[in-house]
Amino acid sequence: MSTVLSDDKIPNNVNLSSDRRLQRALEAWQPKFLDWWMEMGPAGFQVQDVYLRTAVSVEASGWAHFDYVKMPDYRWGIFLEPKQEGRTIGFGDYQGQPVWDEVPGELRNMLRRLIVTQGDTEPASVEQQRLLGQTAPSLYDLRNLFQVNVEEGRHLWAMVYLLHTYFGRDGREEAEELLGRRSGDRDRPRILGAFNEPTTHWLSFFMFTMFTDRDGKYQLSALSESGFDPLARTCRFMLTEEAHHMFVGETGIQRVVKRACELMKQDPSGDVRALGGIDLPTIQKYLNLWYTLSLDLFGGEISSNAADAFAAGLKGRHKEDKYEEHKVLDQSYPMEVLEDGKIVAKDIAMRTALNEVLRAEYIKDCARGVERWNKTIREEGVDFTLALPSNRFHRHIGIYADSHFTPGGEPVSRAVWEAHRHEWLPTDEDEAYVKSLMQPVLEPGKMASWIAAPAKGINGQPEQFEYVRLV
Ligand code: BYC
Ligand code: FE
Ligand code: FE
Repeated sequence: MSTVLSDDKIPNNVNLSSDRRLQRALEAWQPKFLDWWMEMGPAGFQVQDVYLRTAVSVEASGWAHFDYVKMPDYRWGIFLEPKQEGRTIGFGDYQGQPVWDEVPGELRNMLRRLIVTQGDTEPASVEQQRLLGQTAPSLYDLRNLFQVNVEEGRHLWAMVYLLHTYFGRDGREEAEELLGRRSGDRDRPRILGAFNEPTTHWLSFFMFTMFTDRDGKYQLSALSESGFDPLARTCRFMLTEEAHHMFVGETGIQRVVKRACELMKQDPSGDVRALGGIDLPTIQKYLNLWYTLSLDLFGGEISSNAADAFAAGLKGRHKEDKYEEHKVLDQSYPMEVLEDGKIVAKDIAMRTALNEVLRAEYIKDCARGVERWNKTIREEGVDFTLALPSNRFHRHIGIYADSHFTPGGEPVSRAVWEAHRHEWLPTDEDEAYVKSLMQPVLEPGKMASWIAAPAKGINGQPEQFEYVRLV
């Protein structure tokens, strides 16, 4: 397996030209992808040069190449991590057997469903972010948005490659469907909840890349353990790109927080909004919203789907290697479930609790990020703490979905919830205010009023760097 990318119409390291049928099928899908990109991808900026990172090899040391590219010319391609000879299935009922290079017949439907669900999120996010370029707070941010967008497009390619290669005609049909559904569309929505939510401004974009892309990290990590080797290898490479998406979110919010603190100190009565910033309580509300929408993406706390996918060796745990035992037939997981309006502790059979196990890892990771934001607030000398709400708060999937909880996790009546909702989640007024701030700032080195400058440039570029050439 070569790690250098071929120079075909479709860049790849899977020796695509050796399989003419597959190559033709993907070359037939390529113009449909481009049509989708032009229709549903970033509005505007398609003829401008953007300073983008492109994969040129899958080797950790040198895959990222920076240069000006027009987005439609981005080299979307198919990159799998090199095959590890002798790899065996790491968990579940088939633990220890050689990994599969073809789809086992009895696992076909389950596997296709996982790949389609993963694939569907990628174009969905591009659709959600379609209009954000029009209101970018700086050229630096504009470029980061487009970097995320082209890479999510490439993640779609990664899943379409698997569908075309291993699932025959129904795989090709699913690949068409991936370009047919639309985020937020009433008749043909995207599959998972959060991917139909509007991302109408940059505060939501940064929360999305902080919290929703981080779900991507954990789901990809679980799939990168898969006994279906092509899925494992493709997910491992996708994870290298994911890191930048979460960087955009975490540092984006960190800069909004920093600016809020600066303005709080400037205004005589500490009124951040009076000076055109986004105040910390508003940031907390958007955090509550996107964090909880993202918690839902892990599925129900108790899930037979999760148990089946683990048993089948298709979806493992995050860093499966660090666990001592990989069949988990006799273990249980302590969970807080709701019985007669009260929270009670219960032991749940481990395999059915695996969505919750992955969500718990995710929550720890989110908490580390929020702690870094709080460090910024402390360094600014401001007395305020951002916090993750309880995993029971504002849920629409799983055992807490039909009840109401405060951000602290206390069960409350619907009436109490309705009375306090405006303190916990963004209101129409908050949304209108944040949107009113979204005026494009497109001069090199300049920043919008509501966000601090980044600590450093992309790929070591100076502050004044022209990340997007507008003329
Ligand atoms: N919204 O057994 P349950 C990313 C459905 S993000 C709507 O509790 P399961 C990215 C579920 O489908 C990562 N429906 O859950 C980020 C099932 O439906 P059926 C994406 C939901 O199946 C940013 C029913 O409820 N990757 O890459 O164990 C930008 C009962 O489900 C939701 C993946 O998701 C929801 N939130 O787990 C770009 C990995 N949750 O069977 C990209 C692949 C559950 O009754 N997917 N349902 O019709 C999976 O592993 C699983 O499908 C899930 C759900 C973890 C999503
Ligand atoms: Fe992705
Ligand atoms: Fe991502």
